[in-house]
Amino acid sequence: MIKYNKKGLKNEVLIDLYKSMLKPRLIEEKMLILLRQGKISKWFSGIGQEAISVGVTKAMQDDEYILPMHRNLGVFTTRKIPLYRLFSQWQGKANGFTKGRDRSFHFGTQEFNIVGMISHLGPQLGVADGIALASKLQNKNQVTAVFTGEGGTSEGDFHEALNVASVWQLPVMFCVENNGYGLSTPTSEQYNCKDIADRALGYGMESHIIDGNNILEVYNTVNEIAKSIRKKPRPVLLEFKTFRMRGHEEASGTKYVPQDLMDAWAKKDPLENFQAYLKDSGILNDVLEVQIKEEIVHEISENLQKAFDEEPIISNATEELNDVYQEFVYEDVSPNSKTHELRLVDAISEGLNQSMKRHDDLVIMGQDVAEYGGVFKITDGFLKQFGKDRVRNTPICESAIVETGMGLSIAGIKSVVEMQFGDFVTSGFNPVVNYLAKSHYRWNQNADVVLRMPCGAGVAAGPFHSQTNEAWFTKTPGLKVVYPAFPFDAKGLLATAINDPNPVLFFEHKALYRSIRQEVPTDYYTLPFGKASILRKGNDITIISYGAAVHWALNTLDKNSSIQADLIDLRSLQPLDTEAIYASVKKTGKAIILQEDSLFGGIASDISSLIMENCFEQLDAPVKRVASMETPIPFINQLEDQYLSRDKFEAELLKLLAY
Ligand SMILES: Cc1ncc(C[n+]2csc(CCOP(=O)(O)OP(=O)(O)O)c2C)c(N)n1
Repeated sequence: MIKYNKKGLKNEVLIDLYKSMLKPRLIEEKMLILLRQGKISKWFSGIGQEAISVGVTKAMQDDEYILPMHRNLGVFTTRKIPLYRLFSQWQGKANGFTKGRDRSFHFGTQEFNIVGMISHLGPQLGVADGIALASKLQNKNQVTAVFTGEGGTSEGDFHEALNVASVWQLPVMFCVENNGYGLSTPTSEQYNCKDIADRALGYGMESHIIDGNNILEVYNTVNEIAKSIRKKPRPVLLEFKTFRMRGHEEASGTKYVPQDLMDAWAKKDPLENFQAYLKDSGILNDVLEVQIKEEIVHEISENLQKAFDEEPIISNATEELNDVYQEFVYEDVSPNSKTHELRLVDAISEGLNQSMKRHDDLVIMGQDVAEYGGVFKITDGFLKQFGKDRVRNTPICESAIVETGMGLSIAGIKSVVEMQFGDFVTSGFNPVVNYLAKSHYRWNQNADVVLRMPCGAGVAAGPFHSQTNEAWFTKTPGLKVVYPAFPFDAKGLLATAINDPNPVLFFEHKALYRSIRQEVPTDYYTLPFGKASILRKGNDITIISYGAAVHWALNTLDKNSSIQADLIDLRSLQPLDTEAIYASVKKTGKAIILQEDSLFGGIASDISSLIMENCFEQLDAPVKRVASMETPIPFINQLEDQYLSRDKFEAELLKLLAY
């Protein structure tokens, strides 16, 4: 039996807490019936865990963000989302939150300050860091609450998010609902310590263990903690002990759960116990109970009818495509006439610096970017100029930092994340391709994050410091990919990348950083995405390239002055300037694409297909792709030289010309 201590709470508050727990319970009971009738697709039950969702949400202010999971219906109902909208969401209808694009609780809503999960569980922990960082930077004195199950705590995201939150003293309540099982995996096979709360010590963080089935303990404790965090921002780890009373999802059952465990926890049902307590204390009687239930049941059936009556979504390909990216109206800022000679590395630094002045809340995050100025010195001196709030050294935790960027964006703050080397984006791959890329399409939330990606070979740095991995991202709808080859382009395109509210991967070739110089306008200017630059003009052949390979093509043309070629530097790969490509190929009748990446699945393959599909009748020869070897990138020069497409290009060009 649960023991309650009302600690001076008024009876109205107790009744309100009771109603708030009863509502998700009754909704769920209805959903289980609908599920059996085949009227909804899948259901993750939170029955038995309502006290946590309700208690935490009640302890928060309405303008504070909550990031719930799949068993937190009580968060959504306590925030008073009209029920028909939830029902429509689960039926994939337009009154839901994702236009039928994502299911169940996989959505967020700025209107209710809720940011729902993505299936991968862990990433939202870092997103909470970003929202909390924004609160701190904007002196809002707000607390952010993020949920995870105990299973989710095994993911790297959990470790990274807690570590960052602690290092940066971010006002986050990390709420772990320890409900005994992660799918069929018991806690004994999930982690090897007594309490998850103990982990806080390792992060230098305060923690509390709370009886997650006791609504008053949840509400009172979280209320106190939230108040104290608002006064003194810091992260706190809360472990709620509870139990999952139904299957992971309804279809999977609970056969693997010992019956005595089930029976013991059934006695601790948060709703039944609280109801009995309220009755024993004379706060609730049978008449009031029936009245409350009837009201909720009525609300449910009315809203359910509304959702059932709503027409199904009619698919519209244009709308689908239009919603992948947030609309961006490019603002052209022309370059001034005064120039100075800059290396690529300086142009990027200057562009970034001017954007920091133009957007006075833009935040830079990355390893060693502050005092040290970044390993390539792009942010050298920024710390002094813009301060530690905006130029942030991060722990080594690519996932959490990408997620933090997402959280900042949710709170309206732009960020630039420096990958120390583009290769290391793999450690933050999940949030890039699943969170940043898909948010706008899923629930209309843009990810205003630029990822700077120092990349490329030719510097004898081996397999993990030389990759050019743009193709991983050009194939992911929702991301933009920019890849300049010259200082002038890099500066203007970086400014645009930062202005663009969508996630942009900005590739910077390391071998060009200090080897390529150009006269660059001194002031801030922008350049549009999706506009290639035609570096050479000729009628014999079209050469298409980007990044360092552009310079290899230029060198080849310098060496062979008789070749009359159009040389197209793509500058941005997503969006791609297909118009420039087609116009040139239709004129020359021959196309060769040179890329630094290895061949298979690289962007050259898609460009080749596009040319075949759109210019076939004007082609005088098969389209040729020239790319690096199908091996990892080796270290020593003679192997790297052999690996790269650079030295193979001339022969292939001549062969195609002779075709
Ligand atoms: C990265 C990833 N791995 C595996 C899964 C499949 N999966 C979904 S929920 C779940 C169990 C989660 O357990 P826990 O975090 O304890 O939350 P609970 O479901 O118990 O509330 C698993 C294995 C997933 N969604 N994402």
